[in-house]
Amino acid sequence: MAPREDPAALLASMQRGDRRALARLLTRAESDPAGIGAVADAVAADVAQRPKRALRVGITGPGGAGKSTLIDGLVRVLRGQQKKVAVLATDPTSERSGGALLGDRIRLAQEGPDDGVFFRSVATRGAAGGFAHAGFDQLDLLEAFGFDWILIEAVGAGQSEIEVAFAADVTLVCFPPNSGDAVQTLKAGLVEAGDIFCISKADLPGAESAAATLRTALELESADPRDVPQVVLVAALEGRGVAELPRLLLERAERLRLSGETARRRRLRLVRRVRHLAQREIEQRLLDDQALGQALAHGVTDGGGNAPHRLARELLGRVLQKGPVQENPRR
Ligand SMILES: Nc1nc2c(ncn2[C@@H]2O[C@H](COP(=O)(O)OP(=O)(O)OP(=O)(O)O)[C@@H](O)[C@H]2O)c(=O)[nH]1
Ligand SMILES: [Mg+2]
Repeated sequence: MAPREDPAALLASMQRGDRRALARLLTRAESDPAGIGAVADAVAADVAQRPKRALRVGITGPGGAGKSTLIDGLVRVLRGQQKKVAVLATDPTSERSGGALLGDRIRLAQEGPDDGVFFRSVATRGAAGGFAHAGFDQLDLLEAFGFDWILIEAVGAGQSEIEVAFAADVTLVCFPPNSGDAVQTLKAGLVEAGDIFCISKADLPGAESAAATLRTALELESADPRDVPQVVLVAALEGRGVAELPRLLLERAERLRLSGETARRRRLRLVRRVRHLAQREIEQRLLDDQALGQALAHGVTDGGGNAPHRLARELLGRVLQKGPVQENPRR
């Protein structure tokens, strides 16, 4: 196996505009998150103090809702406005097909190489098709590289929508007409996950009435009746309704920022991220703890085998006593 590149050296290359270094760091964020911890922290600090932030847009909805097609259209519109766009797709379809379906589509649509677009498909390992935690570091890396818009595709018709909403500044939730999912999802209390709602495949019959049903449900479910999320119709295959999306998303994001909601979400994002990383660390320490086997063997012989609760507390006490750990690039 080739020796692993030093994350700090990769970051320096990335900061000089090396896309290969960006790609490597994105991979490491998934495969070796603890190993790039120091670099990830430096990048997070860098982007957090920037006066002009990238817009992170979550695009979610049930499988096959038309998210990738919509993103494809959105990328074209944004490139037409000279914006630099990155797409981070947690896309089980592309996993199944063994490659990045949307990525291929976007690449095929380019006339020659386009440095203003970057596509990355990520494994949904442990995230049930939704947004994986490695994504937080990846989003910072993409922002640090200089993308203006970062589009995050995540499949979800349940809790996973919430996950992507934590990662994004503004989230678009898509439902195709006649899916029945829309109202179900709202009933599950997931209104907060969406900042704008979209009936996709609006060329199909029933789109208008689906939008009306969704609007009514949103009015009923919204916490603030003065701030009911907008419902838009998009027929991405025909390119209808896509050109207006950047403006709608920017306007919504600006309102969220002015109301303090963006800052609140960023704080929550940090809390979730730190908690998740700490959980990982504890899990790793529990797995590494050599003394567990001995303690258990000992416990069994002295009758403590009947006290799993006590043993678990002892084990936890021991691994927590170890104090902060050095970064371990092996993990
Ligand atoms: N009629 C119609 N079909 C569409 C439209 N957009 C997408 N589709 C079709 O719907 C299917 C799924 O589209 P995708 O864009 O891959 O949907 P997705 O939500 O990304 O799917 P997953 O990533 O697998 O969840 C494809 O066959 C598309 O051609 C549209 O605007 N109208
Ligand atoms: Mg897709």
